[in-house]
Amino acid sequence: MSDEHNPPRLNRRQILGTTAMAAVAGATGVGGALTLSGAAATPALAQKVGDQPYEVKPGELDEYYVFFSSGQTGEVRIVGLPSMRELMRVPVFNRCSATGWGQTNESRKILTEGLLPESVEFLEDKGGIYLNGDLHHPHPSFTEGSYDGRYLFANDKANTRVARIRLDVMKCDKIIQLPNQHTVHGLRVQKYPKTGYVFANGEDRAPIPNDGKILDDTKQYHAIFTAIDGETMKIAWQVMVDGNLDNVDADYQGKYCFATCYNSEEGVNLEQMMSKEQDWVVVFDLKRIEEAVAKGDYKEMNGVPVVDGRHGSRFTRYIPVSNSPHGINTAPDGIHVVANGKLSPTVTVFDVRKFDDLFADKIKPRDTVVAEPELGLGPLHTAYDGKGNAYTTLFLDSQICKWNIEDAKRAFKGEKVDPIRQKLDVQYQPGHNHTSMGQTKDADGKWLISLNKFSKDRYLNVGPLKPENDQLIDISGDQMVLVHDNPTFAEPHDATIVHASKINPISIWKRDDPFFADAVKQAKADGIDLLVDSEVIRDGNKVRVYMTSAAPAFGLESFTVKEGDEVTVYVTNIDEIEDLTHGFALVNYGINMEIGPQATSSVTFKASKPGVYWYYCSWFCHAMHMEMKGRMLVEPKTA
Ligand code: K7E
Ligand code: CUA
Repeated sequence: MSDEHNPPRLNRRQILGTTAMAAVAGATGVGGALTLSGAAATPALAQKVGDQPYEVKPGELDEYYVFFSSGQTGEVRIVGLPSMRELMRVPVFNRCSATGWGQTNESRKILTEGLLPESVEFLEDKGGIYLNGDLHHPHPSFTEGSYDGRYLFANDKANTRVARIRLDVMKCDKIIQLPNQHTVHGLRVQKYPKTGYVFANGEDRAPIPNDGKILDDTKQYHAIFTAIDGETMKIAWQVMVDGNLDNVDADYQGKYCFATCYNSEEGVNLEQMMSKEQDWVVVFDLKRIEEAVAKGDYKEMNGVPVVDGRHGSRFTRYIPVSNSPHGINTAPDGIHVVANGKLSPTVTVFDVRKFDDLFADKIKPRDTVVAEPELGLGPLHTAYDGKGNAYTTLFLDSQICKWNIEDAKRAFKGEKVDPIRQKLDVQYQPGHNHTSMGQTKDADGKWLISLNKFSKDRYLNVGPLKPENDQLIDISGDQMVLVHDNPTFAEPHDATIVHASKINPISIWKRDDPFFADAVKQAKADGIDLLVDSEVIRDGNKVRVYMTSAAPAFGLESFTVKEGDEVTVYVTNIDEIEDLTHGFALVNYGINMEIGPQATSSVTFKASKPGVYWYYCSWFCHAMHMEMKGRMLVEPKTA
């Protein structure tokens, strides 16, 4: 166990001191430019320090949405920036007690319809759905290099799934599980002409088919890269590659995507995985892959076209970089791509324009590298300000390093120039960092957030499990200035900062929304008008209970079923008022769900316990919200 995980009892001053010492050690050979925290910085030249307002007063709105991953919590969180206030949680791979995600028929359809057949079988006696997910990378859809406000895509590392969230209603509408692949780690989307593809990195190598017959013959293990069609959420194609894939990004031309890769050794334990000096970045030629798939030049595996992109393939190129690179980030200039060294103190900068020549075999893989600055210890991810500067997280140094891309290129050519502009202490150990609109061609250079894995002493102690710490940094001036600390629960790996003008959610559901189309269809078959009727329909031992909800009353004061019936309750919120959500909770039956304005929600359960059970509205909706309730009578089986 390292000191960072188990810190000695130092005071805050001492801790800052040790971090700075480590930074000095890490920065040797870089030629200084080290400053302590933004506040303590004493720049050599008069420099403009960012002083943007970051307080959002009561009643004011934030300028940006931030879509935050929640890691092992399995949801997406929507945060306002610059206030860093959490605005909403969108359940995706988790279950949600408030909204009924994982319990309503609408959500269960989404959680189950895209599962692989073997998972359906596996989950049969476990309630039919996975109860956990590990959501790492949320990325919105693009049109022509910037966000278009349609969708957000995210991966589940734990159960090899990819989800889509509709940004008009902020609900997940599709989840698929990827065949042939074992875990999804990196996920990014096609930026041009549009999304288009969702790229999903298979991380672990596993036998194909994974039928339990192979353990030791790791030659039969493979890693798979997947391209999903973001419109249909069907798999377009897969590529078999060498090594473990980590993170991925795409260009702004729609020609290539590229993934960092570790464990080129193809080992199965730490020692084997670390034995070589170098790993690589693998570049995928989208056109060549599409042509092969169109011509039938592939192997079908579990219903999916798979092309062979291992060493020597025409579909891929492998560019050597230092051992175990992590993040890969395309700059808003559409030209530069940075692979972050992680175990090496360097980042490697590629020029995407050289990839044409690389695939034409006119140049060698390393000829695409235009800079490789040494930044400090543990570079993980890089963000951009759109003004030629890059911001790289240094995990081990607990710093953000601001550096200039052009200067790094000049230094690479041998000029005596230091690309590093500033190092800012962050608390502590950053993973991803993000700039406002910085993952699009519209990077605006205003804000940076650092997603730190450890908060240690930054907050009141809440016991052995501490929150993570997300920090807001003003990058509008020449110097980065840390302005805000924000605690978060497990675990925001990644986030995307989107200008509010790009996102236009609705406030009241449309009655023809596909989200509850099945309920509307069933009601129609039963002769029910969901906006008007409250009625019980018996269909053998299946009972469908339809009721409206309008503050402060349900359409049914009570309904009766028989013990053993399979009961489906459909609740339709007929209020047409913004922010008027009802809930339906059935006492001691473990049931609760959200019903938004003009939405229908449904839940199916077995009436296995006789008696009177109250149902109540669980969403505070009216002065008489407490009175918004009714009774279900379950009659006992007659012997
Ligand atoms: Cu760096 Cu999963 Cu994006 Cu975490 S990954 S840090
Ligand atoms: Cu309806 Cu509370």
